Amino acid sequence: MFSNPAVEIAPQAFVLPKFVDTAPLLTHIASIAQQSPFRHMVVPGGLTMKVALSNCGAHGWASDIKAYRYSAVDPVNGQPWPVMRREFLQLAYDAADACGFADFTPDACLINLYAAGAGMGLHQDKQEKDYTQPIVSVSIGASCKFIVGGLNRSDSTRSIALHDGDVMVWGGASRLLFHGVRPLPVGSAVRHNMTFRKAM
Ligand code: MD6
Ligand code: FE
Repeated sequence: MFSNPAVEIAPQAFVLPKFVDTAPLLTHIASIAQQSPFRHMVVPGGLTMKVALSNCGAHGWASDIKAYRYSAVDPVNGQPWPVMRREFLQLAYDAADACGFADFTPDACLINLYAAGAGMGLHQDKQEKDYTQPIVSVSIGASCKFIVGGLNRSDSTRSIALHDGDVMVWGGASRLLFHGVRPLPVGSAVRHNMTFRKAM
């Protein structure tokens, strides 16, 4: 691991192919889910997300009918989110560093769970305070087609295959690009994704 060169998919957005062994990550995710279970959140507008999610770290991404926000407590159990493990932080630092972001200080890790048929619609990540900090994203399990658009929702899109162990570093000029995930095909195994952010 740590050997494949970064592929720049957009200005300052990179894929690090097969950057990490995901087996230990899945073990840690299982223990996070015992404390803060995966849940399907409702988004403003009233739809329920197809993706189930949890978090670890000082701040967790949460949504309800009113708004998206970062919260220091898990709204399901009223407790702080599970701590961000040292191994997770190290992975996020290493990936960011490999792509030229030497001062990444994540305080949030959003964990998505996709079953067959689940995808994530085109969105921008804008709830974070400091857009000079990148997002580091880890793909685990089933491969997916990741959609990359432009700075406007109506811009044309292309799709990029992401596989188990691939890490994406998404920053600088590309930090606010629209992006999403195509629904996993029927019969697909599950996919997890971790996104490390500096939320506050
Ligand atoms: C996913 N990823 O791969 C969803 N956001 O399941 C994201 O929404 C994402 O991968 C910002 C930066 C990188 C990402
Ligand atoms: Fe995103």
